[in-house]
Amino acid sequence: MNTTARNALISVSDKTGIAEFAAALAALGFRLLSTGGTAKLLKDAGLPVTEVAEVTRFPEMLDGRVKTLHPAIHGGLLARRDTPAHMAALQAHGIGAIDLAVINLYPFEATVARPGCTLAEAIENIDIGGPAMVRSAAKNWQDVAVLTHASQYAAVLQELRASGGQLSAKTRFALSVAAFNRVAQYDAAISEWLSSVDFDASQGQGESGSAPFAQSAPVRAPFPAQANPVFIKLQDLRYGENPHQQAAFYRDLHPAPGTLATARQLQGKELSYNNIADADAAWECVRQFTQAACVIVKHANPCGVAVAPSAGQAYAKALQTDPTSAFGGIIAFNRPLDGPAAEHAARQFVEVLMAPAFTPEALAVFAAKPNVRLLQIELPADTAHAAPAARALEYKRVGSGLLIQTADQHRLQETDLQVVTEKRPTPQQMQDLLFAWQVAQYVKSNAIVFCKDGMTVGVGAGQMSRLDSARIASIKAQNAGLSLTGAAAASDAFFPFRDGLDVLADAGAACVIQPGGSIRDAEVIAAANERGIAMVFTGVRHFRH
Ligand code: 93A
Repeated sequence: MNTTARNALISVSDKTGIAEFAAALAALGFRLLSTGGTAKLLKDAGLPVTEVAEVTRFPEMLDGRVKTLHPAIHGGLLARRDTPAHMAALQAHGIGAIDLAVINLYPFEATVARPGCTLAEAIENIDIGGPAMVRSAAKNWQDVAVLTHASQYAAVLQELRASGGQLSAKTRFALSVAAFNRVAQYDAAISEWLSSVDFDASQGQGESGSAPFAQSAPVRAPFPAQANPVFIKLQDLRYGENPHQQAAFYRDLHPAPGTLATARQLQGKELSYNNIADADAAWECVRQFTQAACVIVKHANPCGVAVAPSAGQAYAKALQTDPTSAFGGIIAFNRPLDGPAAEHAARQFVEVLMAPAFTPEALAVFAAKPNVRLLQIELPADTAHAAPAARALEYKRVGSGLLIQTADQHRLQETDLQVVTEKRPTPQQMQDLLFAWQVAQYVKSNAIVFCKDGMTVGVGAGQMSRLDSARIASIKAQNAGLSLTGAAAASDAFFPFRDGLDVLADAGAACVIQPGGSIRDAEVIAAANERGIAMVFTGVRHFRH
């Protein structure tokens, strides 16, 4: 840093700690240069300050939109001290070099986070001059130090004091990186928020006489206006799906509450790519239930799901479905995990265990198993039986393209169902059908799920033929020593022929839930009637690939 011309430019919206910091800079010999509001605060604190307007010989204008956008400022920030022509240009135009810039931006993020923020308010809080100065200073980090957050003041001051007003190149470079990060984050927040604005609805805002509307937040536009994602890297992963693949875990800029990206890892080994993918499948499945539920996932598919009066009972039932597959699985609960349930679950080999909370007793149980990854995800009451989150989008890379869709968060109501057979399901069967349907939504297609008394008794997943999924589901029930007699069966998509339904009937199913909509529905309904089965149509299918 140049020691002969020591000018510090200060322009901050968040004025936390700025008077103290500026006073310390002045004491170190810096001349203070500042914008209107900041200059006033510093003057009121008794500090000698030159206003930017005096330097630019332009008043701040357009309601402050143009304050620092001037060669007298940007020349001072961008001139290279080791380039004679640059310094000569400063001299020729009477511009002073700026050595230190303290800038934080108009509070765009906080403004749009306020309920009822209008488009006009958001726009006025887009800082133009601030980021421009931050970029100028950060680009010229060899000669200029740039601070963009109050949390940096203390350390910078310490270094300045220790070295007679100098900052090391390493510090200036680190500050420059932090500054570019801040600007990137700021622009990402602007881009994401503006992308979500429904233009037509926003036009009603701010008109006189439209007060109630003007107070409402801009209406979120329908898909695909939200397809402009901003992600933040949470962590690098050791590897991807396989050890020769590289991977990292990112989260949305604003993650929805109750989702995996908000998890806190309480203990255990580092999460792997496959852990995270499976944990998400388990969590999305379990958090839909209003009753206490447990979901055990293996290779992205539920291999045991149950609802019960308590988390512990739900686990005991879920484990019965397929204890062999549950080995090394991922277990998710939608209720706090207590000591006894933890003790039971700790008896099996588990990779990841997730719950909205853990009692001290449960934590004590797993303290003895330090490798088990415990994830706590707070589950606000209103995310149970989660309604579609407006921003929940799914992305799938295909070749050099990208497929985007809204997540499948359809929630079926009993009133949506159409009974298509002579037999109607009994109330208990209806409960099991709805439960089987909820599980089938989270099983890879083709999915066949047998359920009885609030638990899965056979899951057939991911087969190319629906018939094979049905056969596998019944074989798995047999292997686990579970009876399918009287079970409810769910099929994630319609039966193209009657043969699939026959496999379910042969296995012992008493009732079936499926979307309907096949050109051979009549044939399938006739088969159900012939086999004495009650069948309901949902009108919705749940492919999951
Ligand atoms: O309106 S701006 O985009 N135009 C500018 O020229 C400008 N210069 C600084 N915003 C500008 N700023 C911002 O003003 C700074 O980033 C800072 O957030 C704020 C400080 O204003 P004041 O000192 O008047 O409180």
